[in-house]
Amino acid sequence: MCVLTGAGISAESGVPTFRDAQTGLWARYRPEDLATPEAFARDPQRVWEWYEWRRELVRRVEPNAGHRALVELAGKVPRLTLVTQNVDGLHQRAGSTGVIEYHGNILRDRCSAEGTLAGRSSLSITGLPECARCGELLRPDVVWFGEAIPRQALLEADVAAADCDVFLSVGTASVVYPAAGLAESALRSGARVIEINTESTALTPLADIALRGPSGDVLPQLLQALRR
Ligand code: BJW
Repeated sequence: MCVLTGAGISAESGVPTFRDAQTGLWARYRPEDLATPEAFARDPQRVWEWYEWRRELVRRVEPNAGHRALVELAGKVPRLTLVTQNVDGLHQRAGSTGVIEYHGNILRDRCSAEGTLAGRSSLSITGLPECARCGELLRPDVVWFGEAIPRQALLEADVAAADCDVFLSVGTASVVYPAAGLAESALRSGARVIEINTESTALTPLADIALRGPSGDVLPQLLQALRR
């Protein structure tokens, strides 16, 4: 089994999604102002303020029933690979292991020049964190638009999607590539695709089964059905 999760699975923990028209992050902020390397080069202060606000939020929230159900599901199927587009670390905090972080992790810093993970050791005179080794600015260890997915994550997720019998897509709008292409790859390999989402998405017409509802309700119900 290959499971791909998106922002919707963390919504019930209180983490805003991106594309909800009312409450989504992109309803209030333009992606090109905050989630691109160009935005960071133009105005690192503004980008850091946004990420610091989100980091605080992520530290305060807790995993929900949907995250916990996926931990249990992993114990019930012969092999489960969990790929998440989320950067909040909530799957790991719920107890999932071997999670593939496709878009990075908001709680880590990396050097904007060297690309290496870095501890925060000093602040520049502007108050922005600097790399202890080379003095360039640190940035959050996330994948912005136009940037490559971390190589290992890309390869492992490709293999898991192409090899699985069942592909479960949870709480993602399925519009951001290459993540959205994983379900397509699973379909091409003959897997059954199941979607769990509160709304219809770009994947819905292709999915074998679409389960409508919050993942914090639907995933535990799915487990309940497996117990019968
Ligand atoms: C619930 C719920 C509940 C609510 N229960 N459900 C092919 C075609 C077109 C464009 C491209 C393409 N290939 C590449 C591109 C360009 C681009 C892209 O995809 N653009 C599209 C938007 C058009 N992709 C990229 O740029 C990627 N990089 C790349 O392709 O690099 C190429 C390259 C190769 C080699 C060298 C160099 C370059 C990178 C994409 C990075 C995405 N980054 C972000 C930000 C991460 C950091 C951060 O958090 O700040 O990732 S954008 C944002 O979108 C974030 C998310 O992970 C991602 C996906 O969002 P998600 O999870 O789907 O959230 P929402 O809000 O959209 O949806 C939530 C869903 O939940 C909804 O459906 C709700 O209904 C549902 N829901 N409550 C269940 N309780």
